[in-house]
Amino acid sequence: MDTLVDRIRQGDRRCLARAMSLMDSAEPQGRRLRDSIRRHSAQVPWWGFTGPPGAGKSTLIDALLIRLRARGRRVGVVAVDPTSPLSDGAFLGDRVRMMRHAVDPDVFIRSLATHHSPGGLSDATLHCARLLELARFDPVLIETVGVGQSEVDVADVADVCVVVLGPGYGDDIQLIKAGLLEIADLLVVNKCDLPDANRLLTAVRQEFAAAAGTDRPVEVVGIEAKSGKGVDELLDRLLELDRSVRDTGRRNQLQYRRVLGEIKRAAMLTYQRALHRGLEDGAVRELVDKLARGDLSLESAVAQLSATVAGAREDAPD
Ligand SMILES: Nc1nc2c(ncn2[C@@H]2O[C@H](COP(=O)(O)OP(=O)(O)O)[C@@H](O)[C@H]2O)c(=O)[nH]1
Ligand SMILES: [Mg+2]
Repeated sequence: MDTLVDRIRQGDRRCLARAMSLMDSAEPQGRRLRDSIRRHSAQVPWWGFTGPPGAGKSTLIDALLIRLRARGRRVGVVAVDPTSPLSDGAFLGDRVRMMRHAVDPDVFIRSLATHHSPGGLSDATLHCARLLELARFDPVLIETVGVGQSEVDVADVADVCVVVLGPGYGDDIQLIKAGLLEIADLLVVNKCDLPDANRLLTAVRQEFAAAAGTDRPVEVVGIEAKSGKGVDELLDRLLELDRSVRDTGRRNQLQYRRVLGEIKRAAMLTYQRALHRGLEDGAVRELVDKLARGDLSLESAVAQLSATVAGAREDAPD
């Protein structure tokens, strides 16, 4: 395990790819690797990109990749692609668009599909981002499908959070406003070459102007990811945010939140499994009958079931 970690740190791409596959696995080796890299992380800010499918997240990341490389940065990307028919096209699009970076030793792109990872997508994303960080990619970029539509809450794992919108894609501001205000550091309106984008930009600016005086102001930026217009300015802003995250010690809080989220998700999974096993116990039949007859309160039934579950929960590994 230590050898694998060492090789990844030395920049061995094959080891990195192998470790990423292990991350997705429920095998003991995967579990040991996940545990062994946790302590190495938390030096490099992670930039999250979220927003509805089709808004232009992949196109933007591609444009940023070129510019970050030009500035000498080594960039790691984790792209989460839900395997729904709706976004299958986008999945292919990501691959095709970013393919030209595949030969660049200073770029590493990992796609995750929703069927991966026994622990859920948030965890798979987290582990892969950690590995990229371990392999000295800086920054690490994370693409997820937007807010409220996916089980990945990018705000759970990203230090700098960019929400990408485009005309015709998620321009129902009322719908997106509540969630976005809390997570977005930057709100990008993409496709400003299209006529409807200006309307969206104005509407979004009005909505977010209200937050201007608060401790969490949201900046709204208009760009054209495809032609690259506005992307350099956006990158400058991102790098400023990146620096402020490093400077303010926000990293420590984020690391805490990240690991807390991990233990919370793992605990819920463990209890859930134990509960399902408990429900198969013969004694449950009696409990249900009593409850159905009115001989037992729901609270008592839950208490008794919990006792059964606690008794059955002897499966903790190592
Ligand atoms: N007109 C226009 N189209 C764009 C722009 N950026 C991206 N697109 C197109 O929008 C579509 C979806 O882009 P993609 O990056 O795959 O979106 P994602 O699902 O958010 O990753 C693609 O056909 C892109 O070519 C832009 O600035 N202007
Ligand atoms: Mg995409």
